[in-house]
Amino acid sequence: MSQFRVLAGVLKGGGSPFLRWRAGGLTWRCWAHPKRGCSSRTDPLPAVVSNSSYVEEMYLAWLDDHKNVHESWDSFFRNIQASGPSGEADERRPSALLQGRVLSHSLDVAEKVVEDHLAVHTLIRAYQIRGHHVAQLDPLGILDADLDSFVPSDLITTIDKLGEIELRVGGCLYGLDESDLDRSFQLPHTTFIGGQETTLPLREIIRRLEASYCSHIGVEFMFINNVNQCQWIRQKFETPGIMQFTSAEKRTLLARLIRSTRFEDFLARKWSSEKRFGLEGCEVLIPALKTIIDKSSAAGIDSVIMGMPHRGRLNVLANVIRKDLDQIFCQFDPKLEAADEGSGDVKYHLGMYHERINRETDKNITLSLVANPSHLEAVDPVVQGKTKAEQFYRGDTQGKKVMSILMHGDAAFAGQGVVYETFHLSELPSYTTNGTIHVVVNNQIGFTTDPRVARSSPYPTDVARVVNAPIFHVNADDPEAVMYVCRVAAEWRATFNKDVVIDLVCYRRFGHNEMDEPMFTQPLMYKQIHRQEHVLKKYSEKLIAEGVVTLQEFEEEVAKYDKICEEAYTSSKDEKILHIRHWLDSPWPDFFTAQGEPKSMSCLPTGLDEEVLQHIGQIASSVPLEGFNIHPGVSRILRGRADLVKSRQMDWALGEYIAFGSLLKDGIHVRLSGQDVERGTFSHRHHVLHDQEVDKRICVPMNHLWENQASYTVCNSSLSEYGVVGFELGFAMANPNALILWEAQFGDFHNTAQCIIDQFISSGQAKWVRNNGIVLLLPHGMEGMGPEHSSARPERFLQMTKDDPDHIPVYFDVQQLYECNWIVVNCSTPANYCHVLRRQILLPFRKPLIIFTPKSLLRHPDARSGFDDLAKGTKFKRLIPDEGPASQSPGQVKRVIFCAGKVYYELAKERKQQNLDRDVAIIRLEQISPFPFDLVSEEVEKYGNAELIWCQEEHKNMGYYDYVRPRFLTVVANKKPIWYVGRDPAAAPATGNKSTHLNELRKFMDTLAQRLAAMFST
Ligand SMILES: Cc1ncc(C[n+]2csc(CCOP(=O)(O)OP(=O)(O)O)c2C)c(N)n1
Ligand SMILES: [Mg+2]
Repeated sequence: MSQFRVLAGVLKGGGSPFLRWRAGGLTWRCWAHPKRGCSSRTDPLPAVVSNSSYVEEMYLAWLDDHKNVHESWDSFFRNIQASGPSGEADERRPSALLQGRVLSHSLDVAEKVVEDHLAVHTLIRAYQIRGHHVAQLDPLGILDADLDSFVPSDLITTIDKLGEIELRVGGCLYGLDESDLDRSFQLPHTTFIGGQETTLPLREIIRRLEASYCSHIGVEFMFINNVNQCQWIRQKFETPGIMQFTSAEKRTLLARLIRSTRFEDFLARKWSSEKRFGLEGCEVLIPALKTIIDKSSAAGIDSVIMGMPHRGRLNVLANVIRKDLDQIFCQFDPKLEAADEGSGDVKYHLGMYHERINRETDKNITLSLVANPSHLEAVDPVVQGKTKAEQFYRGDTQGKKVMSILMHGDAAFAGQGVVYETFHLSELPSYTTNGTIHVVVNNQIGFTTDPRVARSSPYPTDVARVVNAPIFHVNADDPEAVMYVCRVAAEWRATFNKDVVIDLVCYRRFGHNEMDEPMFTQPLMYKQIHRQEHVLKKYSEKLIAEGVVTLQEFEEEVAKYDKICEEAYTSSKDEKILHIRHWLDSPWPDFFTAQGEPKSMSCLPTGLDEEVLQHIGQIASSVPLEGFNIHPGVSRILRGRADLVKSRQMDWALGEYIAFGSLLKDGIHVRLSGQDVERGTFSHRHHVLHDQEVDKRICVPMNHLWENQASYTVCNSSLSEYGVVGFELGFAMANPNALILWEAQFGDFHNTAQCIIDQFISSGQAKWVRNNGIVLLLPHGMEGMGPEHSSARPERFLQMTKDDPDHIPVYFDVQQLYECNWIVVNCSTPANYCHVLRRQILLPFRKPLIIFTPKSLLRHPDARSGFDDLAKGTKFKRLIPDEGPASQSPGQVKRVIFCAGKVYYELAKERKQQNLDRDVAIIRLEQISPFPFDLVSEEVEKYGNAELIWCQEEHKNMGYYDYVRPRFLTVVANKKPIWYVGRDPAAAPATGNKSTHLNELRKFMDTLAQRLAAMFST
């Protein structure tokens, strides 16, 4: 940035054109009140001027001899006399003369003093608000970090870009002029530039403001609407001499810079053609992170959870987390074989978990880096969820022990919407992690795209302003400035438990990766980069010049680290096998065996004792708090539940209640999150009761079930899917002994979280060998609600399951679940829903569970289960066979209809109406994936004479058909067809027209009826 500040130049003693121009005879336009014109520039009169007897004394003395008084009084009286009335001697007496004259004069003076002070205060505030716009942030000196070379008009700066001198505020600065530079001004309480001084000369005020706000740090914070927080920041950046480092601190900083720089150099030397997304140009990231961690450790943090993109990741693993170097280097060996199941991932996506001693504080610290996909910023909410969970399970409600750090690239931070979604979770009670430190590697480029066409906001960090997070922009070529902002950021987080952003304005020395030619697209920038001296060189020279280190010490430190790298390289060659397990970001040591295997291959029974069922049923239908006034509608719902319990029956809501309540009894934390989940979109759940008389008084009966139960968290989320699903996935990573559920408002809304579903949920274990038991509840069903509220898109989930359609496995039940990537179910009864939720936790491993949940079935009188269906010895039914008359004489059955979900009830009704109960069997597939080949085979065999039909309410190209068809054919060894009955293929999942919906439904049932009738004519 090529700018100079005129007055600052004056202050520093250099005569500026601005001054020369002024000295050239042009009058100051002084104070800018147009009507009043300029004030007199005479010396101010002392305050005693209003004391007329005193003035009279002075006047008489002056009359005696002009030399009797101070020259200012002399000139004052001369003026008065010259302008006073001529006439009677009395009229010319000082008291008479002074009465009107002095009063008005002193008012003018006072007003001027006030105005000048206000001007200075305004100037100080202008620097605090806008100083960052002119800070020297770009190490290359070619691009303004805010993408704008404009200089705010209320800063006393000017631009010489075009060689012109442009004065601000109409050519005059707040009415102050050069002669005011040495006048002292009272400093307001909103600045700390004075240190111990309460007044400073204007010259010094400006100098200090420039130093605080316009050098290598740009502090953006005045949008924060909390005075204490603003004061705190002002104090951190304005207090004179506050940015001090001891020699030891400088040496540590240099040593860290050496490691960071030489690590990249080493990789570049050994694997010149390998992608590593080097950190060159932002080597300072490593000491920056280490400073944040040191300071946070000193403040009591003992667990730091990090998320980061590709750039510099290996360096962070090596030099921040301290992953063994040979483990990193061996990843570059193409011959290395993977020892673990799964497909693995590239080296710059893997995670890490490491416990170590923090050398600066001598305290234990656990550092984990969460594995992530290539999809930039997708890991942000996941890190937040994992952090929240660790805080929750440790009772760290204030985030004093566990914290998160998120790193970002400038283009991704500005461009990806999930960043915003994640910020919006930061202050919500059930989602806050009590402050995240964000570090942006702002190399002013995104792959080949210039920021000037990549974002509309001045800075890439502007998104953080929505949560009042302060933003510290810093020139990354000034390592001490970087260290300082990191220190302040850590203190900020420890003090206010709020997010903060560090914007490391840097450059990218090479291409996007090591294979890339940046000159194709950024010729001028890269010409400058080629000329740019390395930060390590600049900083080492500075410290050598300061006498902090000697050249020899510096060279020894470099040689020492190079040797460490060489030795690790040698030993990395001994590694023959790659253990992805060693790169696990969230180990569950007690859950698995020492080898990371499940402790058994069986599942504990999911049935329950009658008294447990009764007790949960009773709490679910009551209000456990005294004097709590609930809404009459809710009262009715609870009475309905009580009636169900009396008759040992359950509806959907009660089945869910029993699942959660029974797990809580066994110490399993249950967390249900999503939009409006507390009540339930369909008003069936009511897990949070609201007192109708007292604001904010609530009752969560589920937390009043048992004396030593685990806690139940049910939380309405922000209106986000991507962010919240990511968050819950992260939450589920922390602890296997928790049931973490996310519910979509309607099932199709999950697609705005598709990235989390595709990149983490369906493939996470294959890539990163980590289990995750998250449950997605996706309301689904064709009920005439239009194209957007009908389908949870089962076809998508099924298409991503990895079970082989052409191969019947040897083992089922638990083993089959162990081998799948996720479980997809559509339960048709409340009891089966309850069983599958309980099974999720009683399994010896964790798999994501996708449940298509009903809407109309929530209240369907037939969609009920008896308590017997949950009794001891019962379990989840992967398939529900026909239990009616057809099953009594299976040989007579001509058609077997297989289906899933709510359509069962429509089919059963139709069968009854047509009086076909003996001829048609209806079989429900409850666990669709992994496919219950064994149970389907049994049914197909049982009804050996029957034709097989797959019936679904979804359109033919949607739903389950494409998934089940090849599997059915495998079951029958391709010897029989499986007929399709359902809607025709379509583009939209459902019609938006109610009558079309009803017509479609009728047509669909008629087709079925025809097919059923057809069997009698054949
Ligand atoms: C969601 C997503 N879209 C596109 C990409 C492809 N991509 C990889 S890196 C990159 C540029 C990232 O720029 P920036 O965030 O500034 O990070 P830098 O590489 O400059 O450190 C792009 C577009 C991606 N990885 N993720
Ligand atoms: Mg970038």
